[in-house]
Amino acid sequence: MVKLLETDIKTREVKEWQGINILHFQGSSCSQKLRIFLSEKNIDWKGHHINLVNGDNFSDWFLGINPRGVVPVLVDNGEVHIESNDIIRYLDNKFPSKILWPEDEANKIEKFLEEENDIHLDLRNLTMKFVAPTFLMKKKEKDIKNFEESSNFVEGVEDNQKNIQLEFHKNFLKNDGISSSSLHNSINVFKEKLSEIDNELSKQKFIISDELTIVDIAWFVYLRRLETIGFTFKNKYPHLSKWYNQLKKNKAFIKETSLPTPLKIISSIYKIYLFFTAQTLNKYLSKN
Ligand SMILES: N[C@@H](CCC(=O)N[C@@H](CS)C(=O)NCC(=O)O)C(=O)O
Repeated sequence: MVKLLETDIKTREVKEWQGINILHFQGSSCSQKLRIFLSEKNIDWKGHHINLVNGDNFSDWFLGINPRGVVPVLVDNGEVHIESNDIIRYLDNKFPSKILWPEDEANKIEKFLEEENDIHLDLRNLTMKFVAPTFLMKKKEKDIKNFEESSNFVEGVEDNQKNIQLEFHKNFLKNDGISSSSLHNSINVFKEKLSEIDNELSKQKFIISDELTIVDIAWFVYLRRLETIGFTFKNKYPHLSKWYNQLKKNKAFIKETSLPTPLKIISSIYKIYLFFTAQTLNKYLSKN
């Protein structure tokens, strides 16, 4: 559970915010997971939009709420919680109407969500390469510098997570995008994980059991992103594909995982460019 201490919070105005406030971005996978969860649980919340493409997450105002510079963030009656999976577990306990993180499956759920969190940067690699042109995905140098120089305290101690984020964006600038070897690695990580999940889904209706849990929501979000960028899983992972198509019937699942309209338009045009320059995901998939 990552809850900020009073001394970590530099943007003091959030201390006055009442109710459930979520700082999020429409196209962020972690925000999408949280929003589907909130919709499934019927929880009322107030949204604060943080545009990651414009670099809002590296503004002093946002870094004063989350020194890690990432969304989503929960502000619950002035208390600041970060890390999407921790936020979800906290809210699942607070609003026990429809439990999505059941105690009797807690160990299995934790294992799956830890893995999901670990491969988040792999999803980001694929997103940054295949959703939009590199120049649009690059952060401004001045924003990165601001992030680098900002306070680095989470729960009262110096935090290592910020360096992981910093390194990612610095490398992205330095390499002018995602390197080919990183792309291959990330694709392989997903191939392996999807086989494992396909196997789980051959035994039961959902990933953890016969009931929907937060793990299904988390993986639906990843699958939807993979599908958007052209990852084909229909024939290779039949159980996964069936489960995915079933979940797609839920309107909230589709609504919350749609890219913001400007990004959707850019992405469609960019796909044509990738096709004519032989850089589509399918090309990488066939090489792997
Ligand atoms: N482990 C964190 C990861 C959060 C994260 O990396 N969020 C992404 C969006 S999905 C972000 O804010 N990225 C900032 C950026 O790319 O500049 C969590 O689960 O909350």
